[in-house]
Amino acid sequence: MSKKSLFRYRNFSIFSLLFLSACIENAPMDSLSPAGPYARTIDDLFWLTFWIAVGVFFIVQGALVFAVFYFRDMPGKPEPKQIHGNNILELTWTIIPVLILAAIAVPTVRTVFDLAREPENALKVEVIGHQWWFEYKYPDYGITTANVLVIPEDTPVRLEMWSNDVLHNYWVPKLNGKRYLVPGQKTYLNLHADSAEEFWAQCGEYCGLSHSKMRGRVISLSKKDFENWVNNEKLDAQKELPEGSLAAEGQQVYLNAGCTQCHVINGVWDVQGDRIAPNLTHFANRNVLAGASLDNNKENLTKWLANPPEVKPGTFMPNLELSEKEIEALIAYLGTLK
Ligand code: HEC
Ligand SMILES: [Cu+2]
Repeated sequence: MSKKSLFRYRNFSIFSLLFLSACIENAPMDSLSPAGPYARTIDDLFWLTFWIAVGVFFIVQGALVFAVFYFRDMPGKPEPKQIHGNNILELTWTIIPVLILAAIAVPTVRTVFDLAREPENALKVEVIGHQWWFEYKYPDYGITTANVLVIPEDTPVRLEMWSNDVLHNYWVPKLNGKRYLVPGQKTYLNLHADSAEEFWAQCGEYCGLSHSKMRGRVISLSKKDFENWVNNEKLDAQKELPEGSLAAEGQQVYLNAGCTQCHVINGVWDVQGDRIAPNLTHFANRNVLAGASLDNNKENLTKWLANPPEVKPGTFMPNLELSEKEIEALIAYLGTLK
């Protein structure tokens, strides 16, 4: 190799290493770094299968390379023995893969059943898919929330899931595999996070225009923090706000601009039956909005309230033609929903 091409070669490897390490650095959806027992079960099975495949690869490629060199044509070399139609050989290389696959099937089937079993003493959460956000209900606590699934650390969680419209798919790569959300049918998925951490979720089934913006967060908290979170979520929103404040003005905008047709704020506008939009009672405590496609901050909220379909094409929240002043007041009001 010339000096110049060696240099290029080295540059290339440095860049590809940098590139690879960039991939590893910030990868909240890396299914190869499991953060709980369910994900670990899958990971173990993956690596077992992977190493068997690596073994097969080297044996097969080794045999191929050997054959290419050992039996290559050379002047005066007779044609090697032909084996086409050799039953014993063909049976051997059919039966060996069958045995390998049968051996892999044993831990695979066991893993499938392990993952499906309902854990004991699990926290129950209902996950409802909407175009394009996930809704969460905690039947034991009477809590309804959206986008951010809050769970206690080191505790099994049993998700009971369905869809409100089309097929969706719930996926938290660091905690378990994917599972469909089907209209009119319940499916189940277990989560279990080792420790307090924030995880990313994503809808794993193309479900329309803003599918890529149908994301989510799973936040696991210490048991004490989770208890506090539950107790706070159970509370209604504050109805009486300081008179003349911007937040009080925002509450009036909220009540009069049609928001109540779709959204619920417990204690402020009580309605019977389900609404088709995220429950906003504790909106300010969530770190993301609009299907976790945006961080929950003033700038993004301004964009969202000014023109939702521009931010999230196809969304069922219409552009309500709010004035800048109304938006500012609404943001002040939404900020009180803790
Ligand atoms: C026709 C129904 C409808 C109306 C009316 C409506 N919204 Fe929405 N809103 C939605 C839907 C649906 C979403 C979820 C969109 C998504 O993430 O895809 C949403 C999302 C939001 C969010 C983000 C919530 C979150 O946790 O992601 C906020 C904040 C919000 N709306 C505020 C308002 C306000 C304020 C009004 C009144 C000015 C209003 N909405 C009127 C349907 C509506
Ligand atoms: Cu979806």
